[in-house]
Amino acid sequence: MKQTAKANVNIALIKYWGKKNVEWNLPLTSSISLTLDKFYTKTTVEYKKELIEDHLYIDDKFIVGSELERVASFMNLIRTIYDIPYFAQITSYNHVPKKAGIASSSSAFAALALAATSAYGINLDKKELSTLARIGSGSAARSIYGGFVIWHEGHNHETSYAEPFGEFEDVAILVCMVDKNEKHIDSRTAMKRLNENKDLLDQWILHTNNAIESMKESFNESDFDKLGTLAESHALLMHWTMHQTGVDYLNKLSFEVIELTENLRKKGIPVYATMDAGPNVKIITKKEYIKEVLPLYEQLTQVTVCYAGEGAILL
Ligand code: 2P0
Repeated sequence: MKQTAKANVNIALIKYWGKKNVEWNLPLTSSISLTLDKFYTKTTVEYKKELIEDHLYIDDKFIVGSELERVASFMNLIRTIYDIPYFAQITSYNHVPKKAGIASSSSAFAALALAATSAYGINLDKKELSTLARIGSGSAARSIYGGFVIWHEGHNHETSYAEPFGEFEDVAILVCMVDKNEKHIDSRTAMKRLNENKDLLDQWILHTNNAIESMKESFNESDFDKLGTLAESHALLMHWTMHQTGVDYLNKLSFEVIELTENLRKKGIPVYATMDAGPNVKIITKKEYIKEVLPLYEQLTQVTVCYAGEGAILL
């Protein structure tokens, strides 16, 4: 009754921002991501007959409060669906550069979904795992798979899941650590604000649905510049949309990294920026350009070079 799973963090090229159903964690739109190879979570779940509640350790710290409640409510759901009578000891390690400010809920809930089911001998296929992980955290639905992934918005629990999206050779991501501090508002809280502004919400859905279709074309046409342009413009649209709801994650250094990216593009180098619910900037480029651009980004921030990583696995 014990299993360990590992899942990698993913970053979205077409973003998930906002929910149409909170109870089942259904997103407003589909989203497209790339699972990375350098940042991951390893989680061990052990069901123990003697426990009267779940015990959670993250990075060797005993966790109480809202973080435990979120994990325990996910475990309660798993216990209910799969008829598991025991509480668990959950031990999790986040392998990201210390306090990097890289969101780890995608890797955390993907690893937990896999470990918590397989520890009780339940073997789910990837689609079922993705559907389950989604309830823990939306972006976790995508971390079940490696490489490029699409999370279909769906219209109910069964139809909202992720699956592999396509191939793109030699794509690299430079993760630029702009700020190592905790973000001031978590994404779950921040994205709720979009539902309070109907016009903004409608525009966001319209543009994101179009971006999903264009991203499909960029893969069909193997057009890297189209992929990069779409990813960058959709990230900027998300941050503009957030700003309309009073949420600002980017800071001066984020904009300096974005400006460097624009300047490099003017010189013909294919680099594109994307930013999530925090100030860090991820540069999308191709392997062959890393040597040339890495020293320039390193003048501004600490940088981790990432490539496509694998999906969630048992260890
Ligand atoms: C994404 N983000 O697509 C977007 C871009 C942040 C900005 O997924 O409430 O932590 O747990 O479903 O997955 C962050 O949202 O939200 C996120 P919940 P999650 O990667």
